[in-house]
Amino acid sequence: STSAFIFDLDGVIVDTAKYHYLAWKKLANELGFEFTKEQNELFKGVSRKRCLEILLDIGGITASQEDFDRWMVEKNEDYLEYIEKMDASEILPDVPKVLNFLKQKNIPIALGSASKNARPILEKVNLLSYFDAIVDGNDVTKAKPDPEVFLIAARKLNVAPEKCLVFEDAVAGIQAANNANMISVGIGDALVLSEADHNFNDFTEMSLDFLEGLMST
Ligand code: B16
Ligand code: MG
Repeated sequence: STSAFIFDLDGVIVDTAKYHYLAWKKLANELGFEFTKEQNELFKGVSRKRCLEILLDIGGITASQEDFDRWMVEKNEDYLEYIEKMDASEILPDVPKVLNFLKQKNIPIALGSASKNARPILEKVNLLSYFDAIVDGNDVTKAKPDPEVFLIAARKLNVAPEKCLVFEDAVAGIQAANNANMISVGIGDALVLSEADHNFNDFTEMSLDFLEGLMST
């Protein structure tokens, strides 16, 4: 039975993808090319470094190590300006309902995110206190679909991976959960997240009975 729950951040708890997009687009434009919303889809769940590599590929730009490092910093500084203005109104629908339900039942909750900014974001939207463990881009050496981020989360919660469930919005994240032998729940387009064990467009479509069922079987 499921005894712990692990949440991805961007696309599951908050929609920070739109801020990542604006910051990457600004950099692309400065470098003289366009970066579309469709292309931004490729960036979901992917590390900052890998995102910049893909972006430069799109623009056909070869960068020196110095340029590369400077653009990483620049993108993050722009992104942080958006984060600075975030508040609880940006929490995705019914996320607090699910978190409160799990808390009431004394179920351990972890965050498993590729972002190095996960902690400040949770603080901004006032959800930090719900999490018994936070594993983010500062803790991992291998990116999703590698299971590392979720396996560290399970270990921190002291729960066996098979007893953990992961909520994810990115294909690589669902694969990471599956690779960790955890139950994977796709939040978003079921056609895109077809490898997930269960699918919901968002948390408003997932009943608490569904969670209760997983916890008791
Ligand atoms: P940062 P998640 C991921 O968050 C985002 O989906 C991805 O677009 C971003 O590049 C990555 O975090 C790194 O973020 O630049 O803040 O370290 O979905 O794994 O919560
Ligand atoms: Mg995500």
